[in-house]
Amino acid sequence: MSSTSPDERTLVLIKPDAVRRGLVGEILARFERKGLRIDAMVTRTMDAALADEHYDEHVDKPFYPPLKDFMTGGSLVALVLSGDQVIDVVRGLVGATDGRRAAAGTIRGDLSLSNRENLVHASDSADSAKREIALWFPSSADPRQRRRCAPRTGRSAFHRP
Ligand code: 3AN
Repeated sequence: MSSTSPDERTLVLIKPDAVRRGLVGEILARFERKGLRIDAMVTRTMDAALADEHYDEHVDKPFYPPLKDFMTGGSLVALVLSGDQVIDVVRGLVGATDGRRAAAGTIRGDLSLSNRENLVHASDSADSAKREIALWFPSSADPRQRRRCAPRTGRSAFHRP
C-alpha cells in the first residue's frame, strides 16, 4: 500500500495504441475529472534501451518481445500525476491488466480488448513511481535518483506550483 501524502506522485504512460486511436484527451480527462494534477507531460517515443529499463522486471518473460515492439512502435505520452494516494487511485482508474477482464468504468474496462494494447501504464508502488519518474523525467527527480535516460525527443516541463 502506498503512503497517504497529498504530494504523492506517479508515472503514467498513455501508450501508442491510445495515441493511434485518438484517446489521449479521453484518458487525460478521466484523470483531471478525478481531481489529480498533471505535474509534467511530454510526447515522445520509447527507444529499446528505455524499454528495457522501464520494463526491467519483465525483460525475461515470453510476452516481453512483442510488448517491446508495441511500446517502441509509436508516439506515447508520459506524464507525472500528483494527488492524495495517487498511485492507488490511478491504478483503480486504469483497471486490471487484461482489458477483456477489467471492470467496466475503468479506462481499460471501457476502452481496451487486449492484454497488451491496454492503453495506459501506471506505477504500481511508491518505489516503482520513484524509479519510473526518475527514468522519464530525470530533471524532476532527487539528484540521487537521476538516470541516464533523459527524453531525446519532444519537450518537457516539470512544474510544481
Ligand atoms: P500492469 O500494466 O497492469 O501493471 P504488468 O506490470 O503486469 O501490468 O505488465 C506490464 C505490461 O506488460 C502490461 N501493461 C501489458 O501491456 C503487458 N503484459 C503483461 N502481461 C501480459 C501477458 N500475459 N501477455 C501480453 N502482455 C502482457
